[in-house]
Amino acid sequence: MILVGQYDSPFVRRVAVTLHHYHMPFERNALSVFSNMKAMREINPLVRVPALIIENGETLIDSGAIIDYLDHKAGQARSLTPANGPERRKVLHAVALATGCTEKTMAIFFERYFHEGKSLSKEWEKRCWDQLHAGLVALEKDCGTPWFSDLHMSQADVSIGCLLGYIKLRVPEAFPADKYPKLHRLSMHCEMREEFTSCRPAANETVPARS
Ligand SMILES: N[C@@H](CCC(=O)N[C@@H](CS)C(=O)NCC(=O)O)C(=O)O
Repeated sequence: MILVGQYDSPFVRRVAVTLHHYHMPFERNALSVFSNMKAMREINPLVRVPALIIENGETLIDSGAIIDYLDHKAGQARSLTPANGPERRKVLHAVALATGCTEKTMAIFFERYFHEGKSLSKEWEKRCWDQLHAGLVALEKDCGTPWFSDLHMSQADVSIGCLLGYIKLRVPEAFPADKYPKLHRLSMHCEMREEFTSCRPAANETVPARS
């Protein structure tokens, strides 16, 4: 399998962490959605990552759809997403909050990246900021220890771990550790694991500097 995308993308990273967790071998094509637009468009018309090219040559897009494929491939006993019942609802709820917070963090980062100085929309930034914080408060409230669902690592931990890694990378002031102690502990717990350390973004995996 070939995973397309850079590890500074939290959506690419959540797929990579999942692949590592399942011990599924893969290669990586670290294309940038900015510097490699032409090659990216051939893989995904939306010019978005992640994409996963699977053994039969098919290209899967969207981290949620890719993870769904990997969960099925891993089988129910190993799946990071519980098969049914309240456990599944709890994990899917947390994943929706985490991916939503990721989108809001990304919106803040790109608003600042593309609209510097006076052209930055303070109104849009504040809206995203408030939504991000409301999402983090909701996750903090339900967070267990050592994992989100206490004893069992799940896709909630993967998605929250990648979200918090991304906030620290791009908008660090949005995550004061003392405001979110349980999430802070979960982030540290995740980032010590081999699944996470093996897909930390390299120094060259970043957005190009704006001229
Ligand atoms: N819902 C998508 C979101 C993917 C996404 O937003 N990817 C970003 C990188 S982190 C991207 O490719 N952005 C480029 C763009 O949309 O122009 C998923 O879960 O895969």
